[in-house]
Amino acid sequence: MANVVVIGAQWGDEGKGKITDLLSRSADVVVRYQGGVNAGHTVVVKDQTFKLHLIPSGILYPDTECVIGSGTVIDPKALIGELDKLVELGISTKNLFISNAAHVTMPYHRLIDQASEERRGNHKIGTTKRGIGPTYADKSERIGIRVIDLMDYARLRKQLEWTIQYKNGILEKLYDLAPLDPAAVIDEYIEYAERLRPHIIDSSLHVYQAIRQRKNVLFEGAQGTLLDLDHGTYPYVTSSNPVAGGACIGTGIGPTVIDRVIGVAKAYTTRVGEGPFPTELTGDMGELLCDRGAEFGTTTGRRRRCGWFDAVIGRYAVRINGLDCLAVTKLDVLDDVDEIEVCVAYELDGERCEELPASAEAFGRCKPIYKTMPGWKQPTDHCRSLSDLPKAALDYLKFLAELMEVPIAIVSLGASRDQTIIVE
Ligand code: 2SA
Ligand code: MG
Repeated sequence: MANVVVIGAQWGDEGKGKITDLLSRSADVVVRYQGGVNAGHTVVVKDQTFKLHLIPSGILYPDTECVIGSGTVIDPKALIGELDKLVELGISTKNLFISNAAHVTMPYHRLIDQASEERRGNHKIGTTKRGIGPTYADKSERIGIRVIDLMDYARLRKQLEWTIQYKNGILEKLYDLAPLDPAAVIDEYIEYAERLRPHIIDSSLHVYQAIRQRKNVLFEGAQGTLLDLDHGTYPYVTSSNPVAGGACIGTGIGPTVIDRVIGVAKAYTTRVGEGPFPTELTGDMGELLCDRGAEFGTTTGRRRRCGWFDAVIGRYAVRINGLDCLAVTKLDVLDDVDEIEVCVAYELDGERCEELPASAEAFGRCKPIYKTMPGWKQPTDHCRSLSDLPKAALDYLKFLAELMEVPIAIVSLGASRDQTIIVE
């Protein structure tokens, strides 16, 4: 398996959780390199369904090490909640490692995320309101609190006294919110620090040593390419780098150690939050995809917007991430559809447009140019090899691979591990 990066090729929620779970079986180390508790995937353990936001699902394998890298932002309260749940289910958390350089989400980050979304009115991003953007903003502004800062309580006190006073000014003057009590916040975070201390390491060094020992490392992207701060549909993006390149920065490794990049894309498209979405379906077909695909946010429960597969975005994801191959998920959701549309290009101001426009405003004016494919109108969730698939489904996949100029290596036809076709 070597060192593999798995990324979302659309706007997140492509089913990366299932694909990384499959690959985690052969991984010695799984690394999360960006994002925070805005991500979410559902896991089933001993008939119990629960949600993980920060901890990679690799934690369910007793010998797999899970690393939360320096490019992530850590909400300690939420992380401890996940740890408690795992312990309650009898799952060992001794293999969880947290980067000492990751930034910490503080109560003022959550408050500012919520308040600024309200203030933005029509300009809102549709964030998960988990404080992600404000935590990364403080990192850039160089006033962030890092995990390492939580380790020295005397220094932490001083640092937080100043920072909370500074943030209280913003909360009160800008947002009309009540100030935070510095002493209470400091005590709360010292308690979190005590609990997290055994897991905290120099994660860049740890991953480097694993690579030197020829262990298999899986880098797990959260969200998706189009939500990337630099390469997504700005400003309707998250504040981190979900693209494959983010794995290097958010882990602290060099690009030469990565052997393979796998993109995960749904057989259709979804997006949660605001922002342009050319192939969005607002009528019955959108409802059908949402219902059949159970398209609700794992973290916020928000209904996801649904639409046809967009190959312009797909090609873009191939380019930006240097994809070697693709995993296509949720093909079975299209089982009942008579005719399936695939967006092959856009029409923008009367001209054919093959690339994603840089401006969100222009992207909002793009009209999809569709190629219609016949549906297969029969269940596929039992298929275990390409030869089990109906011809129309196979043609659909071939067409996607042709459009995106990348081979399809995995096809997923349902949530369970065995509902998967590995293309030989
Ligand atoms: P944020 O909170 O600052 O990261 O929000 C900025 C934009 O990024 C989108 N975003 C996501 N999109 C899809 N899935 C995500 N994770 C959760 C899930 C989302 C949920 O697995 O379903 O439960 O709602 C995720 N996280 C962030 C967000 O919608 C904004 O468009
Ligand atoms: Mg998700």
